[in-house]
Amino acid sequence: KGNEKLFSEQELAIIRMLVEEGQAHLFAAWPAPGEADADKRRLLQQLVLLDANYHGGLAAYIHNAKQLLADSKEGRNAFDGYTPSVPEGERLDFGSGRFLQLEGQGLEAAGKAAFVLVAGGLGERLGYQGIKVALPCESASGRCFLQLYIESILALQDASGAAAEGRRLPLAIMTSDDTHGRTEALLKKHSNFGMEEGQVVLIKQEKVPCLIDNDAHLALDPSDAYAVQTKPHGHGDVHGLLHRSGLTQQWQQQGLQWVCFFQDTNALVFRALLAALGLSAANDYDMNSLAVPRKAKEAIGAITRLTKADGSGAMTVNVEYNQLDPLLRSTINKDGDVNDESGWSPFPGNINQLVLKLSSYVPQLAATGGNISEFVNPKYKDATKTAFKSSTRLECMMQDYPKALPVDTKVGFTVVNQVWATYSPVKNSPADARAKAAEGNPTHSATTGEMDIYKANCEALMLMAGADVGSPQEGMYIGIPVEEWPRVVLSPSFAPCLAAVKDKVAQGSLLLAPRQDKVAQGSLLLAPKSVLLLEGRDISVKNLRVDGALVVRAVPGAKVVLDGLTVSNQGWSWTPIEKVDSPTLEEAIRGFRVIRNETLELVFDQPGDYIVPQPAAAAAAADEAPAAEVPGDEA
Ligand code: UGB
Repeated sequence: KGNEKLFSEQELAIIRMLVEEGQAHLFAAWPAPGEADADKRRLLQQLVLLDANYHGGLAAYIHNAKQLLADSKEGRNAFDGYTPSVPEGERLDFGSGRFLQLEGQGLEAAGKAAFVLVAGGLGERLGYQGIKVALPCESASGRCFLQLYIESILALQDASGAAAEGRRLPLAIMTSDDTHGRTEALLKKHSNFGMEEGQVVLIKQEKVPCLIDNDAHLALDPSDAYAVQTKPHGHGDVHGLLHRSGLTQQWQQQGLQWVCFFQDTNALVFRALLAALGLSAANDYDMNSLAVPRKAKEAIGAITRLTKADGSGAMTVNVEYNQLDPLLRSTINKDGDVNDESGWSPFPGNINQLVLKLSSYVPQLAATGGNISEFVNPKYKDATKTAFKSSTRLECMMQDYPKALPVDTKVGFTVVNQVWATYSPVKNSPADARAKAAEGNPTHSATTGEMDIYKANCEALMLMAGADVGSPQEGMYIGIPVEEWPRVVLSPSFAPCLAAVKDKVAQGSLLLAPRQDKVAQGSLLLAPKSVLLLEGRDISVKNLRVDGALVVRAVPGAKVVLDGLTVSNQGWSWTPIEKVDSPTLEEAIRGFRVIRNETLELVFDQPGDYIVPQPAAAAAAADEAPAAEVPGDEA
């Protein structure tokens, strides 16, 4: 009362609406007009913004919250009435004939695909303050996740033939207030990592108000009586944002057919995504989840077909692991979530890597506004479920998109049986990772995220080119167990798909000798592994032996053939963090620093034809020292 003259009609309308919705507490402690007027206006402006950002406004948010909080209190299950079964899909072996066939189809489809990276989350669980996409995905090249993703898309643009037809493959990145500025700055600093202006677009998600009780009273910020406390609404916002930004319609008008979604820290996604895209194209899937094999009771969601007995509903959707067991027990299996005779859960594990078909996605977004079914996860003080330990909020998840789809929509999955080829995200802090390792679970740490890249590349070289990479060794960094393979980095331009490795590396032509462990006179552990970095589209390998470190960088058009090159040097060491001075945070969370003792680095910065070593030089070197390093003159 008495404040009316201070505010605009819009601000007064929001006060009236909120008071009607039982939110008078937001304004109850306001002092008389003339006091704290700027602060009052600040709160109202925030409320206007929150109202505009939620579909249906704050009134709808409060109604939805009341309903979901009541369901949660009553313990109502969203899947009541549904019978689960294993959905349609295909399981593939990495590098098998079928995998390569689908990959080929996927490469063609990739030429008409758009890509969406959800990167609104901060690395709180990881114990990292920066944005996760700026973290190096591995230390050998130092390439950050965002660079890897963009280079992968550009490599597909090239290899699919889209570039030749004048098509650029777009990338949309969903950011949040927590990540937006830093993502923008990272792209600017690196000139979009090679993407053209406008090819990469940021869409920012907004937070939603927190709730203090089952009546959905909005929470004031504990440290600011003139601000509503807010928290992220979840990655499900991506669908509404794509719709409202007009991007999806634009992509369709440009003749694109597919949209591929991926998470911020899974460096392996582009190793398996093409096979999923190929299966989507072959089976005409409206939605396809690239998934991993799942062990029963593993803390990973399960992709499940759910059908109502009366035929009134059916969907293929992710069921979180804590909901799966009770659902199975109450329906088809009294033992709940158990492995089948294969030793695995029959339900694929969700990793939120999705392929959607644009021609059905666009009308679906138009029909629903891109709104995704929400949930609430209050932490109650006690069993009466009447009070919360801390404020909560509504959330939504991108994988819940199929919940609103018509019954006849084709939703499938693509499992790659080898998890190491598909999924090794960087999500957990070293302490959490150690706890997970102790329970025998994947650690999803920065340490394994890096080591699994080397492993996947070594496996690719073995499978596609019969390379000899020695046997992996057991390793341990900051208490996190790892498999140590030679440190192989194949740039996206060198290996946009697995088949490219077959084309560029001759059968049996490559030997990567793991060096013997040796301890130098000081405290450092030296070079237990060989290092091979191939950075460039037109590099090929005919005959190569590496015992140490070799880096080859070649610009497009520099056709480099490594034919008869033998490298022997001290290489690099992944030195345990306990033995290095002043580690950076990036080094501390992975548990090592890379020390580059000795490297043969060959740089080809001009187009041309190069054979390394040059035949004459190789012959001369062979006369003098059998294991000499002999790069071509141009290098
Ligand atoms: N993200 C956003 O962009 N905005 C948000 O508001 C929240 C997240 P998390 P989560 O990989 O094993 C998911 O936090 O939510 C981005 C699936 O739901 O890393 O715990 C964020 O930046 C789960 O079913 O994962 O779990 C990141 O890129 C399972 O697949 C992405 O969303 C699980 O991932 C995921 O965010 C998993």
